[in-house]
Amino acid sequence: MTKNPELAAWVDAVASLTKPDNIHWVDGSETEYGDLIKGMLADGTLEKLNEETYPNCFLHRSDPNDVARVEHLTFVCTTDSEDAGPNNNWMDPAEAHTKVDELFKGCMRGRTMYVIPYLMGPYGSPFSRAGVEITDSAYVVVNMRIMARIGRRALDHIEGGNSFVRGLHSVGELDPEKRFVMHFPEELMIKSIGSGYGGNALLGKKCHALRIASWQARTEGWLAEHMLILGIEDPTGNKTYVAAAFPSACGKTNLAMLVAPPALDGWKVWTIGDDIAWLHLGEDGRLWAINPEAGFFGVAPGTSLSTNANCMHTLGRNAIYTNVAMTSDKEPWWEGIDGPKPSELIDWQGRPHDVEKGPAAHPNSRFTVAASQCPSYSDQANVPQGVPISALIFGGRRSAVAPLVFEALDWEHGVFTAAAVASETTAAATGKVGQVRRDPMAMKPFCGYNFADYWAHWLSFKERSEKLPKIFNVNWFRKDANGSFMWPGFGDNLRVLQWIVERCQGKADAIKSPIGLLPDGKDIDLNGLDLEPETIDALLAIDPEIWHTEVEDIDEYLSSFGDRLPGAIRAQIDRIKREISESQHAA
Ligand code: OXD
Ligand code: MN
Repeated sequence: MTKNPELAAWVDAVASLTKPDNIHWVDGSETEYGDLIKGMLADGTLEKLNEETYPNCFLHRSDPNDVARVEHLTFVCTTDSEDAGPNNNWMDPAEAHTKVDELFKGCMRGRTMYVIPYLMGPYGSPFSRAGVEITDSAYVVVNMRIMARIGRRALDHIEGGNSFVRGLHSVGELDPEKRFVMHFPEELMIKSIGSGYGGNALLGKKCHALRIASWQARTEGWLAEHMLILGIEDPTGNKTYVAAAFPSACGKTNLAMLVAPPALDGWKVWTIGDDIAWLHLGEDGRLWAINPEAGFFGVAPGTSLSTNANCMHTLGRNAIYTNVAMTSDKEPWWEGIDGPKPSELIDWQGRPHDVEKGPAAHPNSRFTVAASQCPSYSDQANVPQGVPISALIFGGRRSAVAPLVFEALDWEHGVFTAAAVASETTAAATGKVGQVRRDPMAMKPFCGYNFADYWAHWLSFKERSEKLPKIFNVNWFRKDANGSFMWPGFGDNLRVLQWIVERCQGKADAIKSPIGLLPDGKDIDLNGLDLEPETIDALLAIDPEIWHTEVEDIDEYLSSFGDRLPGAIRAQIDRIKREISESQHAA
């Protein structure tokens, strides 16, 4: 029930299309949450985990066909196909509405329709945006309650006259043939059917806070990015805030909650967000970031006390686990968790675990948990204006080519560098894992408009401020000839962040190369780390032969955007090609 006539009319229209048995306006209360959980325990949607060791934790096993984002079924429906760009699947808006509305027809018969008002961003922030998700999934409601700020206060925001994004979701028949995630940025609308998986169904997250928000951000002069936000405190207590973009399942959650290795005494990382950043230029010319989300929807496998202790201390209570395995004590379990593998496990599909049938936990199994439970949660995470960003960091999963770290020469070069990011694909989306693909700004699956226009938008910030953050590129994933990772990663990534902070403070040196500014091996603090000097040198080496091929590949990809590709990006390609060829001749 609402005082907002537009919202009331839309809810009525959806109800006459989908024909639910009941309509429930979600208030976000404890009582409502308890009732929803009770219902899902009764109908088998959830299983209660060990109350003593995992209080208030639940396990959900999804349909085995519905375990990841579906990029091939995700569409951006703009009037002009060019606005969606070659980076998106496009469908004419009228055709898309007809196609999905046919599937929504009567789909909620026998079900309850939940209306979830939500806010992305802190209460009271001028940068927060509202949405309303209509869904027939109680699992979506309880996950949205963790991931966003839902209920009365969000509805007050809408009823106060603010615009809202409309998101219609139904699990439909969970049939991959009848599954679509449609975005209508010109109408601030999302329609998703046929999947209950987080990225396809929790519409505040990828659909709203990235695809629709990136479109709005372009027209309004800000940025909606696939970035974690963290604060790095040095031993003097000084805090430097950075935002970092990595493709899905490349360690954003681990970096956001990093625990300093013992040798880096006095350093500490504070967590603000692990997946999405909304960045606005402040009156002071700096870029300020808020995390629009309120929770973490993280990848479970590989998470342990040694890889991410803060995360382990976050997710042991009030968490929803999806597609993890379960021990005989009803504790969640996944590959890479601490301790020996139990002899008896129930796998993610509810079967006795058999290694022949694959891993016990699905590689994209997840936990949903409130950010406020994180021991490293920053006291700045909810401040309305956000935090000032000193560095933007981009990276991908590359077993070869990209060095451990480099700094862009300036903003234009930084935008080019970010546009040129490539990464090996992961289990976060359906499709082949381990294939190198270009993933500009880690936004390939999430940019709600033509990448060429997106890069032009990024470049336009140069005209608007002289205090923009420095831009860096990192790669934690280089492998040696034996296929082993050369860099220890996890907590030791702080050693690279230290160099980045010192560059921002004007304290560290760098060496110029055609691809950017690199540290000398001795400028990275390796104290307490068992790493040969040759290894750090190899991690920082730029091989002109390999980079010659890499830049050709980048050129081919970026040129596929045709005339819309900004001239400043073309100029960067030409400069780097020329300088690499000069360095080849000099060698
Ligand atoms: C995510 C993703 O869930 O990027 O954050 O897939
Ligand atoms: Mn993500």
